[in-house]
Amino acid sequence: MLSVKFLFRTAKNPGWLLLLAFLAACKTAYADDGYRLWLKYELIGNAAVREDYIKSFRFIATTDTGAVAGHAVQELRAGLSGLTGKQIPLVKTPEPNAKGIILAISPRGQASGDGFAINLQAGNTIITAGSPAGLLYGSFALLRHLQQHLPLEKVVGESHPKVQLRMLNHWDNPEGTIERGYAGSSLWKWYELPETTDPRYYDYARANASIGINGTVVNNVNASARFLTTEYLQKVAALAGIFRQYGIKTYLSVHFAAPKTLGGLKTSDPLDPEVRKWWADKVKEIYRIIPDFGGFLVKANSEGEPGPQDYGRTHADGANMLAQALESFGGVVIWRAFVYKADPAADRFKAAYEEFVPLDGRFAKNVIVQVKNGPIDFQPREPFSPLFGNMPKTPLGMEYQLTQEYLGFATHWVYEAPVFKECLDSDTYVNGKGSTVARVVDGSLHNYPLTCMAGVANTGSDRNWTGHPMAQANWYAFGRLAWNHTLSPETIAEEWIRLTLTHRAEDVATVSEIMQRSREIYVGYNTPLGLSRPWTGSHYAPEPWQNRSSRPDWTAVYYHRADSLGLGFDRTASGSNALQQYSGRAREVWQDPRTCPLPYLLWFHHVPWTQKLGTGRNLWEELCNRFYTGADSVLWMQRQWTRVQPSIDPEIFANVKTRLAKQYREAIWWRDAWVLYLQTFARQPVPAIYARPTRTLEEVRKSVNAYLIR
Ligand code: GCW
Repeated sequence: MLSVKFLFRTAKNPGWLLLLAFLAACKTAYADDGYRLWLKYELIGNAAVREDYIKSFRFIATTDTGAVAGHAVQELRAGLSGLTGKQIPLVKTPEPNAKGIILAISPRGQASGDGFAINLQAGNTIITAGSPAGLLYGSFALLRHLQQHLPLEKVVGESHPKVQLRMLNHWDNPEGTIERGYAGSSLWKWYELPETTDPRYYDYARANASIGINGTVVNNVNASARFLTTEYLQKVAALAGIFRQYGIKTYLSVHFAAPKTLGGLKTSDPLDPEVRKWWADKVKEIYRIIPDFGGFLVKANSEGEPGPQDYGRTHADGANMLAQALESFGGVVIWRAFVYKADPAADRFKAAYEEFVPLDGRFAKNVIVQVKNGPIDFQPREPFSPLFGNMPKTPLGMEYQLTQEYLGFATHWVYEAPVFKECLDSDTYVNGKGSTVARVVDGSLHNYPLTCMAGVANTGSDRNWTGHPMAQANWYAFGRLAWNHTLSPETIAEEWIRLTLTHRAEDVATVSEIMQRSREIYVGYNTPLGLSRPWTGSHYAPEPWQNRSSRPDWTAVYYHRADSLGLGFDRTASGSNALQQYSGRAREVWQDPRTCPLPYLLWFHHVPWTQKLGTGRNLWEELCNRFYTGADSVLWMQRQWTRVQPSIDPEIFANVKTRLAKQYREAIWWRDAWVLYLQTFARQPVPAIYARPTRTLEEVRKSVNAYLIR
């Protein structure tokens, strides 16, 4: 705090006053805590662009006066006044002699209610849509364009979402913690709700609407039955009341055994009439409290959660019971396919396919089966799940993980759009070439009547929402891809950088390059050549040696299968034959170690240590190459980040810089752990061009054990 005495002294000294004024100005222009995400609306520096926008936007008029369109207007006014420095009035009728923005509902030409068109007519910018939500999306699209300082003429066009349900899944618990959350605690303050609503709920909804997200599941799939109590439904209703104003529907994860735990029934058997009645009554109650409730997300018979199999019933029996209860209200059931049994002889990779493919065609019309992008569990790189393409009669939704459970929490900088895109672009070959996962998910391959893409949220109570400032880009990219999966990771990154970090072309390119390479760099030091590590105590520290657990597929050795001969999981016919679950070229290419692309090699093959690979190196040398290059590349990230310092807000710059320093230290940790551990099997020296780790395997293990102490 400045003392009165100091101010008094400065008053006598105009030089000091000027400096103070300058510092105050810097403070407003800079010191960015990240709260505003990609919706900063900062004054445009280029006077010509600013003037052009000022001339084009003298008023806003709307034919729709509901809450959602109202938020579109509010956003446009706030955005334009920030960008141009001019306030824009909302008028009842367009002014004849001035140019402005007109929002109009017009069902014609709009394929779905969420689509919109932006046209320029007689100097006016006209946003038309089939629904208020479409007007909101169109307004955000216009603002996105203007925030990038682009010429107004270029904004003209139509846009329709490729996927209907574009959702965040929050793994948030009633006591405020978040499962696999790395950005603070839950955004939802259950103990204050429903009376008190944090203004942040509005900003959350705005941010989602700005990227086209139209659904949110507010609680963890490892669900507490408490969310179905009347008390909690009232709290959820308070959130839904806010989200609704931004075109977002609210959903709940449900505990399958709720009829027993909450309803006091003797069973939760989905075919039991009393159980069915319990759910039907519960659903009626929910719709009384939340009239536009979206539906249920269910994790059943997975990792200890209850489900229909507890009563000898199938996933379809369970899903259909809930579907029937929801049907007349227009609600949907999103049933997760993340299942695997504690069978020591089984390959976990095959589990979801084995359980779900036989059920194809047996799910009710309002059921979507939600499938993780890969067959195991959000690993840094996985082949696409073989369920995609193999359930033509059942709408399959995509589940991505935005929160970085296996991607270095909120410390490592990993831009995930390439992870999402890699899966979407994969060809399943089920109906011949071009049967991409994207076409399965958007419904075009099998004419699914319902389509869904979900991201496990990376948001939390941290001021900047996502912990790592650069992880905001993953939330952003998810929304943009759910709307339009043909966008490239580069386009999305550059857009996000301009909206969030800097407009300086050179620096946009530099940051974008870091982002494009970040995932591959992470894979390099973490799980190269198709290694995976789903079960280790922390999901963070390296533990390739971990071999003890209550079940085999909860050890690290189960996945990498290192032995004196080689490394990797044989999933060909001589091994688990999981490859049988894939079709056409996808299978052919993967099943031959000579054609299998190196990033997937150890997913499908047990490769001898001395095997020569396409790179000219043998397996051991190639692994070393990737571990070392991956870790060293974090130094490259640091150098690139330093280059952009002048155009980045100092607070954000410093925040990322410190995280990169830790990322480097941990990349070395990972590299050393893998190299020293695998060397005990490979029995080859670390190639001379790399410096041998400076610690022993025992020392690395000790440091990991210390990390794991509870
Ligand atoms: O990856 C695992 C996580 C669990 C999670 C589970 C799932 C919500 O470690 O924390 O539980 O996946 O997706 O159900």
